[in-house]
Amino acid sequence: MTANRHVNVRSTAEPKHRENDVIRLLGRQTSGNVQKVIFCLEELGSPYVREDYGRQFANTLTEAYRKLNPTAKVPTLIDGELVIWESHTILRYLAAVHGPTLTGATAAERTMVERWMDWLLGALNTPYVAVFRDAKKVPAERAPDFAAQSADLLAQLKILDGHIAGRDWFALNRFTIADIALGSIVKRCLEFPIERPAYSELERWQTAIDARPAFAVAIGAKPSQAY
Ligand SMILES: N[C@@H](CCC(=O)N[C@@H](CS)C(=O)NCC(=O)O)C(=O)O
Repeated sequence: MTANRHVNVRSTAEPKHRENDVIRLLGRQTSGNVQKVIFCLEELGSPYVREDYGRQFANTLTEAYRKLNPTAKVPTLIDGELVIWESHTILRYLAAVHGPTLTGATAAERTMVERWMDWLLGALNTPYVAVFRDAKKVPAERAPDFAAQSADLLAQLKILDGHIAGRDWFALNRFTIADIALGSIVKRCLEFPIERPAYSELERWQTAIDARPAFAVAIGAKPSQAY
């Protein structure tokens, strides 16, 4: 009876990450959201394995994958018994458990980091995805709102350029998961074949991101040493 009660308590408790479990990252290298997680894991120096999931691998619509991640998107991270999806939730988790200096030490400090992550998903992501999808197409094949999405993208990049002026990093005067989340997405935005003004402050920050070995692994320019 006592033993059963013990088992029940354990089975309903928070999933545990165990010291000897190697983190599994499910997601294709070419996904910007997977790249955020690779960037973070490489910065932390945590052992991990990445397994190809998504798009051309055609393995995310299966029942088995949907049990892990009901959105059928990538990335998904598995740490022991814990399964996490949503790239920014994964970054928050990794910072909290494996790399506290990558986020704020207090709730107030964390707002300074996380506002940029929330803003990225809430404001930058829609025009980023629209321009990512259509920028390389000939004008006649682009979505009807392409010009409006491009204008919105530039307005959002201007916000980033203004904030980073006079700063090295987006929050707390140090490299954090805000910079990690923005890294691969802003790089793509700056490289889109669309007409835009110079964003010299943002480009300076991107140069510093590009110089980090962990970022080179994240974008597939360099192999990982972790696996
Ligand atoms: N908000 C989600 C978005 C996830 C997402 O849309 N992932 C894309 C790749 S960037 C995806 O799974 N696309 C379909 C696929 O690769 O099969 C996150 O940040 O993790």
